[in-house]
Amino acid sequence: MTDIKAVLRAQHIETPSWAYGNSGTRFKVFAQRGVPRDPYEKLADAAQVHAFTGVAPTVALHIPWDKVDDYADLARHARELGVGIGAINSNVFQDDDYMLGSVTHPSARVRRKATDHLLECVDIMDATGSDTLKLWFSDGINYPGQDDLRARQDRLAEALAEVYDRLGEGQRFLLEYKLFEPAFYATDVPDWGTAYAHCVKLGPKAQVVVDTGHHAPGTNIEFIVAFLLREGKLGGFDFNSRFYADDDLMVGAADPFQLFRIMYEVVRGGGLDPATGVAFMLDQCHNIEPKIPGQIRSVMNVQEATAKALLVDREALAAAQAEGDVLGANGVFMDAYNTDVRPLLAELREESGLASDPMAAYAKSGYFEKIVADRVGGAQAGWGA
Ligand code: LRH
Ligand code: MN
Ligand code: MN
Repeated sequence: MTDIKAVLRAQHIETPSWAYGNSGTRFKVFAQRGVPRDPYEKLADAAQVHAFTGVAPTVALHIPWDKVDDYADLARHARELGVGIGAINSNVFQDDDYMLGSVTHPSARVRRKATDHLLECVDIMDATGSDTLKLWFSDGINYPGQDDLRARQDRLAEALAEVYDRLGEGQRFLLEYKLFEPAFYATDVPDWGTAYAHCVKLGPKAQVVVDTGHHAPGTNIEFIVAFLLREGKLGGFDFNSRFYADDDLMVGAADPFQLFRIMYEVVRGGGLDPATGVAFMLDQCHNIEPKIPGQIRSVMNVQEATAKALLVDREALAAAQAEGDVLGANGVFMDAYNTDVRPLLAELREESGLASDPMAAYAKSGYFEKIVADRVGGAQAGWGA
C-alpha cells in the first residue's frame, strides 16, 4: 500500500516567475496593485506560495524577462527566501529578427543569434544551479510555400545538437511543442511526435515537455503522457487550463477530470518518483485574478488531482481489467476521482506545520497589503513587452 501522504509531500510543483507580473492578452495588459518590479520581487512572491503550500520550492525563470546583472546573486537571494531556481526558459520569440523564425530562420545570421541565446541560457543554468533548460520555439510559417518544411527541420536539428553538446553534467533540456500560434499554417515543433523524434536522436539529456494548453481540442493528453513516460522521454509539464486555445488559465480550472487522468498516468508510469525527473511546472498567467492566490490555488489543484490519482485502487482496477469488466474498471477509476481529498490534504499540511487552508492563511497574512504599500509601478510579466 502506497504511503499517499509521503508521496504528496515529496511532489514539487514549480511556479513560473512570469505568473507574478502583470499580464493580459494582445488586447490589453492589466496592471494590478503590488506586482513585482523586478525578478528579485518575483522570487519573493513565489516564496510566499511555497511558504503557504509547502510544495512549491522552485521558481522557473524566463530570459530575458528575468534578466539581471548577476545570476548567482539572484540564486543566492532565492535561497535566502527559501526557494531555488528551477527551469530556465529561453525566449527566441520577441525580437524583430525572429519574424520568420529563430533557429529555423532562413538566414544563418538570425539562426546564430537565436542559438547564442540558448547557449547563454545554459550559462545562466551554470550560474544559478538550474538543471533544466526549457525550449519553446514560435517558429513556423503562415503560408504554404513560404519556406521549405524539411530544411527548417534540418536547421532545428542543427541548433538543438549545438545546445545539447553544451549541456553539462546533470543538465538537460526539455523541448516544448505547440500546435499553432504564432505561426498559423505550419509550426516547426507542432506536436509531441516531432519533439520526441528530435529528442530521441539527441540522447538522454533531451526530453519532451507537455504544456497542457498546446493541443487540439479533444486530444487525449494522458495517452501522450503514458507513451512518453514509458519511453523515458517525459521531462515534465507546463500545467495550465484551456477552453479554446493557449488560454494559460489556472490548471484544473477548466477540466479537473482531464488533470486527474493525466496524473493517473503519471502515477501508473512511476512519474512521481523524483528519480524519474518529471518536472511539475505551472505555465500560467493571472490576467484578471490576483496572482499569488492564483498560484496557490493552482498548486492545490495539482495536489488534489495527484491525491485522487494515488487513491485509484490499482489492484481492483487490474482485476477488473483482466476480467474484461468494463463497468467495474471504470467504476474503480471514477470512485477515486469522486473522492473528496481536501480533508486529506488539510491533514497533510497540518502535519507539516502549515495552515490547513493556504488560501485563507495567505489572505490573513497581510503580505498583499504590504506589497501594495511597498511597490509602485509593477513590471509586466513579459507578454506584449
Ligand atoms: C508558449 C509557452 C512557452 C513560453 C511560455 C511563456 O505558448 O507555453 O512555454 O515559454 O508560453
Ligand atoms: Mn509552456
Ligand atoms: Mn503556451
